Amino acid sequence: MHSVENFIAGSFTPAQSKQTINNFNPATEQIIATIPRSQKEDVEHAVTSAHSAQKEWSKLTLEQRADWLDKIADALEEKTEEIAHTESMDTGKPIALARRVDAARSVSNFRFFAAFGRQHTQQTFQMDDAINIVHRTPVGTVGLITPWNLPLYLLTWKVAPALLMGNTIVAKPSEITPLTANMLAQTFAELGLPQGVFNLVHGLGPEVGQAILEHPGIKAISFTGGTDTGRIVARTAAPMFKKLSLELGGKNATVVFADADLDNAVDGAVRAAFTNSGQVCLCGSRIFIESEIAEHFKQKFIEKVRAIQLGDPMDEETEMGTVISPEHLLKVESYIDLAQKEGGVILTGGTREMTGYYGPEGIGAYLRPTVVDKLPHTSRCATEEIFGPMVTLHSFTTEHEVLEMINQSEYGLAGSVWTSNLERGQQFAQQIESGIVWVNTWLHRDLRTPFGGVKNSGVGREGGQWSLDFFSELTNICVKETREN
Ligand code: TXE
Repeated sequence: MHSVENFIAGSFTPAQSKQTINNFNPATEQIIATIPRSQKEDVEHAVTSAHSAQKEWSKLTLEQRADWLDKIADALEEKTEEIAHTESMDTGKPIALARRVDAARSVSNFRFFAAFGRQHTQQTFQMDDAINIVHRTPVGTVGLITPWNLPLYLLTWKVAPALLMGNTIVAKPSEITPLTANMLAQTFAELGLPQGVFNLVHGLGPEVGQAILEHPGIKAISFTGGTDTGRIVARTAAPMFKKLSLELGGKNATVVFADADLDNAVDGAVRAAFTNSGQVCLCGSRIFIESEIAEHFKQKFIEKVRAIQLGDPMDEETEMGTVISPEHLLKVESYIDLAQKEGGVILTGGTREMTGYYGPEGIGAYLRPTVVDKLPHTSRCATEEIFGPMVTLHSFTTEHEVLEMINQSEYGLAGSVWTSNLERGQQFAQQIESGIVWVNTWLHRDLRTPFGGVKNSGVGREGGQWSLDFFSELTNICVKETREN
């Protein structure tokens, strides 16, 4: 069993209270680690250590810090199998998914920002008689708070640009999935990253997470998590004028037009619905089908969903593992019950997968992928974020009608549109109130592009230049040219 500790000033250390929290494997329901139940005093220690490292770290050039990012990428790449195994154990996701998505993208996050940083040029604005130079400096010590669905993927998505721009870090992973963040800290220790540049504190959100939000020495908060928690983050940090990046929940639409390549649309809709057991904020949990192909689509869709290989997360053949915890399983099941009360018809799934993989039947938070039909788009199941393997189907007859239905959502993160008419697809996508829309694909990612949402899906964007802007402060220096030159 892992006894995970905080990583502060380059050393691993327990919480000052010595209190710990148990960490479980959702497939076996066994305790696999304990983590520190850190409090305010641990955050104080982390911030002090970050501040003492700030000067030297920000004195490095962008190129020198980009070199660090490449070294980290190489080291993480060496650990791909260990990361995949650990992430799968901690989240219940299939090991093949953890390898292909979580581990691989954690490496690319560092590699991408190293290269992106090197090609970054200083902005200038020439006037007739003066030149303006936009000078970038680090924000300082930044707070990174991340969720349990893509633990290392989302943590490294913030750590890489934060380090590149010369900041020091106090990071807090979800208390439900601490293990790969711990591996990241171990990697930094092995590489000899200067002490205090990266600090990791574990514990409960309302305790150590809240302490990070409140600490005056932390100048920016980059948060990824639920909308309700996002409100707490904003309420706490905004009055302190901290820079805020909020990547929150989603209730994304998959829109299938009659002229779509049907097999391609079905494959895409299944991937968007059930990847990572539907626990990706970009998942397409509301599927809108043009009525003339609705019955044909549903038939093919259900067939594909029923064929999803549910299984032991450690089995290479498994396509869908557990949800994150027994508690989350109960939450998703409450929506299945609600769907039936709201008049929905369950076309497939709706029950637990009694696997017996690990001991007696019923062990493990396994839930079959669930498809609900005949619910109005205004029903709670079709408007609230479920964040599990459950989608609702809706049909439409006109573009205007389906746009109305999609945009009624209080969320606005992502969506996908399936049509053979690319011009129409792009025109339609522009009218969806969200931050990201894919046409005839899903989760196809160019890390230079802006990532984030509107409405209850958050504030701000991550990715490429948007990350560099968030993790730096700008000073415009205007130099009047003297007469002779
Ligand atoms: O979120 P939580 P979870 C969303 C997804 C879902 C949720 C699931 O939509 O709703 O995240 O992740 C810490 N002060 N996204 O349950 O509970 C908590 O300890 C400070 C969207 O983890 O919000 C954890 O580390 N911190 C996203 C982190 O906040 C607090 C992609 C997130 O926890 C806190 C992934 C507090 N008071 C998931 N309370 C996207 N849009 O990209 C909790 N935390």
